[in-house]
Amino acid sequence: MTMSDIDRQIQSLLDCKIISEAEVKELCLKAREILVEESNVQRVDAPVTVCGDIHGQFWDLKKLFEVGGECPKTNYLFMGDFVDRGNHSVETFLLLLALKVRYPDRITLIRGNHESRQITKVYGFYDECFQKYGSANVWRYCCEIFDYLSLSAIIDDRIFCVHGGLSPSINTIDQIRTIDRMQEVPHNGAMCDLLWSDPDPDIYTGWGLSPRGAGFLFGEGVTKPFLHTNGLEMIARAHQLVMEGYKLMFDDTVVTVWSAPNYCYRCGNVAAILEFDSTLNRKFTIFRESDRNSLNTKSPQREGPPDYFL
Ligand SMILES: [Mn+2]
Repeated sequence: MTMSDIDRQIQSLLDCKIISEAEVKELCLKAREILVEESNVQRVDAPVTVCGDIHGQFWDLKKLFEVGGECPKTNYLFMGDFVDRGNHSVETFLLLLALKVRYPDRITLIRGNHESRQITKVYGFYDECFQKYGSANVWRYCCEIFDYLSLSAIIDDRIFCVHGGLSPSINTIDQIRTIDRMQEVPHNGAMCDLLWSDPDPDIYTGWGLSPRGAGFLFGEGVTKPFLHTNGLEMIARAHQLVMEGYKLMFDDTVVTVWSAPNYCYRCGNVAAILEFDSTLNRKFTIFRESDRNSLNTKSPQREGPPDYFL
């Protein structure tokens, strides 16, 4: 597979057209070679634009690139939940993966709780692969790649980025580095918590039980010591719908970024991306859903609760 093959695949995917099963297989092989070299805590340099959940909302991802700038002109960090719920998980994930293969230093992809075999079987990605390719092969190739995605990133040694949040099993960044991440997301433990936990303003210290059935709720009283211990300034995470697109908590030590506008084509929220410039100044950009979504009349979004571990 040459660069011009990849460029052609990117062009096709940018038009929301799928690539062949054989091309997916090869793309995944190439992506695996890149991802296997990445750390559980991937180092990222500013300037970088940080994005939250996408959930298969392909036309909104294109809108995101319109407002944030195209990759590789803009550096991107996507904090997981690329698939499920929306109508175009296949095109969304393959586009991001193809960009990763083409511009490995310009785009960072970290794993969300939906990048999992068990969850994608319930929330749409499995069915969509079957519908678009007539077999589960593409789903299987993608799930193998999910196992290679990094668990977190740190921007300029100061901003810790993760899909969900903190874990009672993790005090130091070095502990994250020792996790064997090349596996399906476990039902509990450090790796699970990083992808499933949520900040909760009603808890100060200690850990709360998560209503999601996986991960924990954590408050300011565990966030600030974690940041201090690790010489960090802030946690950037995704995972929770925010009607205003982003939300700062705990004296600006935690930010939630949500990048799926009008989530599930019905929630009425705006989306956000968070740009860190070269000196880590923050700039949020809000955007609304793409006009193209209204053309999606068939195959409505998946009904059901927000993210529950089953
Ligand atoms: Mn999530």
